[in-house]
Amino acid sequence: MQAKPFELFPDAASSIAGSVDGLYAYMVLVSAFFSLLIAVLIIYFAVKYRRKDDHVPLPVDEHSIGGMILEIVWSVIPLGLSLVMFAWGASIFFTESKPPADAMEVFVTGKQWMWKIQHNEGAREINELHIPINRDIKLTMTSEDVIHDFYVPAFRTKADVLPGKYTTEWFRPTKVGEYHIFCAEYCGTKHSGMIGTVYVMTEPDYNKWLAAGSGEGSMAEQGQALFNQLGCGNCHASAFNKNLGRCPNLNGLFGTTVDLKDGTKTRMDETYIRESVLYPQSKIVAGYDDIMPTFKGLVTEDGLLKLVEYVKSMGTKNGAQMSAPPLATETSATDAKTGTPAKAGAAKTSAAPAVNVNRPGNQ
Ligand code: HEC
Ligand SMILES: [Cu+2]
Repeated sequence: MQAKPFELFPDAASSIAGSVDGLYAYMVLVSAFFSLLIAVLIIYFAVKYRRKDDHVPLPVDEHSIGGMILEIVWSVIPLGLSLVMFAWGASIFFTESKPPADAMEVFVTGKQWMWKIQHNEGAREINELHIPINRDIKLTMTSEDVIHDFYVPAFRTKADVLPGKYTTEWFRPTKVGEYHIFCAEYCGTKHSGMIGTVYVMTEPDYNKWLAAGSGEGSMAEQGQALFNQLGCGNCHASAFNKNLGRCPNLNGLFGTTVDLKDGTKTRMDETYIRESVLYPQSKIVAGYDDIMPTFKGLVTEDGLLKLVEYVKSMGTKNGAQMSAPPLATETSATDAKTGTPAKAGAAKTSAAPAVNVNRPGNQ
């Protein structure tokens, strides 16, 4: 990126940038106004009420009504002004922390000292993020080592990137251009070099870029390959009848609430899937035994994200059969209805291993 002339503010290039700047301006104005007012009054009063000759001032009347009104006024007005900051800030915070449901998904892995980025469709990049303009973009982020923080000043968003957990960040870019990515959490000697560039492109340009990407298949397809390669499919088959098996059917589970053996419940989300693969003993599903082995050390963070995407692609609360145990035929029907490539991919595998895995469970 070429050097720009000095600017006080970075570009405002996302849908949220305007409101963040507005709140910031309000806070600066309120602070500046009161700092000035108080400084001027201090000087003015110091001069006006300075000690003159041997004149002793009258004692202050502590019960004067005028004084009381003055105190209430100068407490209530600043209280109101700061509550506006609170309410305004909270509303922006809630908007920023809840990605829209239909956002485009991108996966980010932080690592000392780079950003690895993977698109749902399969394209991968390092320290670069290509995205289309005017689309909601949701980042699902994790770290391979220490805490990082994904910060794009022009979008006015940042979020910590934590090892062992998924965090999210979203934005809607509104201006074509190139913008800085910074790591905003000190993460070691080369922290300051953990930078990158976001390329906001027009939709046609983005599609061209995407088409030129890797031919490795979508995240879900790669996750499916990994699922089979790691032998997950020997126990969990997508079209497996839940009532007969020793392993839970993962189909249509994403987004639901899972009952655990210890009587508690947990939400089936990205973090829970990750935890199930790395620490299967920590949360045992009600009605099942603790037989799932750990895959810690066998699968990378990138691989975990792919597995998560594959499990997600097996259908969601709204998209798949839930109450009845899905049979092979029902599953394919559900997948055909939604018709996305990822789900079609899930349906492809469901038929074959189901037959194999069903047998030991039945006998
Ligand atoms: C030896 C059989 C076996 C293998 C192999 C296996 N699992 Fe499991 N899995 C289980 C069992 C049994 C449970 C339920 C008990 C528990 O929670 O540990 C389970 C639970 C899960 C859950 C939680 C499901 C729910 O209903 O809440 C997920 C997600 C999961 N496994 C994913 C995977 C993935 C991904 C792989 C491959 C990397 C895998 N499993 C490999 C047997 C297995
Ligand atoms: Cu970092």
